[in-house]
Amino acid sequence: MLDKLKEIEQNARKALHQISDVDELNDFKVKLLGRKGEITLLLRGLKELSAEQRAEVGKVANQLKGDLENLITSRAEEIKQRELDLRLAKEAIDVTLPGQPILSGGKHPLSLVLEEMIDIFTGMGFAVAEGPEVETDYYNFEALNIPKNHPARDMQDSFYISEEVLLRTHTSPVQVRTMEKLAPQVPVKIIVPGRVYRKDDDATHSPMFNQIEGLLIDRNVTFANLKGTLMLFAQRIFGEDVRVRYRPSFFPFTEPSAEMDVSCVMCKGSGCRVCSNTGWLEVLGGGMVHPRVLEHGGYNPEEVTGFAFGIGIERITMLKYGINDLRLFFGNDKRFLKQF
Ligand code: 2U9
Repeated sequence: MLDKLKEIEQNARKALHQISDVDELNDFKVKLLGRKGEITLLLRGLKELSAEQRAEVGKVANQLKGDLENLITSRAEEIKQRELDLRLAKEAIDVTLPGQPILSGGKHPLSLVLEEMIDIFTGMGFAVAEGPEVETDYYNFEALNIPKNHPARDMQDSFYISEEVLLRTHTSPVQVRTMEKLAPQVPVKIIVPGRVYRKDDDATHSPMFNQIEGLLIDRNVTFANLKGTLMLFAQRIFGEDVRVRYRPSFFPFTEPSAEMDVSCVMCKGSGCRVCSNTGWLEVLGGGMVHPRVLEHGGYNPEEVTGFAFGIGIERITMLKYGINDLRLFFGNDKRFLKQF
């Protein structure tokens, strides 16, 4: 029996070296040390031995069982370590490879120009005011001296939520709301950027577009102040050498009213396709706030005067960057957007 145990030990040691995976090792352990394992079966023969022999063989057998268990455990660890090494070798990271660039977005051209315009006007002391895009008929039209059935409503046909509620057609309602809040305090010196809506849709008109409007109310504000403010704006946004001219115009909310042209940004005034050979480009409108509008805002037109102006952000952006179709702003075409 002792010889048999020795033989089992030798075979087991040899076999262990051949085993290279954990499942195989478990099977091997069961076959050797399990309830029906080789050693267990052999030890059933103990009862046929003398007490003395039984003690000796028992001792050797127990020693062998312990040894084999230790061997199997350390073999299992070796196998696991080898599997880990192999996996790490396969998944090795090459730290010398170039990294993947992180894609970063850019600002929309309208945002760039809007920010530039806000910088120019806040630099002159204007504060930024904002308000709702869904407005009442009163703030959008009535308070601005555009009563029901006034022909100016035709040019600003809008999107109606109900008979008295609509998407604002200009940012002017925000100026009225601000006047109501501040009156009779002066000065009121604000610009109002924001989205506006009109029933228009072609290469130069979009049903949604962006405006920046300005309002200055104080004692002794004159048309000369308006001209100076707008000329400075034109020079800052288009360059120091730009020339400006004013033409008489009409808006229900300003009196007198004017439109400002700048010398053509493409041909510098010599005449080209962009300016239809006139050398001039229309860029904005403005005027002295109509006395009735001042009254609606809570101011006394005998005590204060004001100027106001309106600028289309898309138009300025198109001229500044030579963009010929307004719809490019809203198409989300990355080939267009990446250029800014
Ligand atoms: C108040 C009083 C007066 C705002 C003004 C214009 C002239 C003007 C256009 C420019 C291009 C609209 O975006 S556009 O199509 N705007 O020409 N806007 S005066 O006058 C106001 C506003 C508010 C209380």
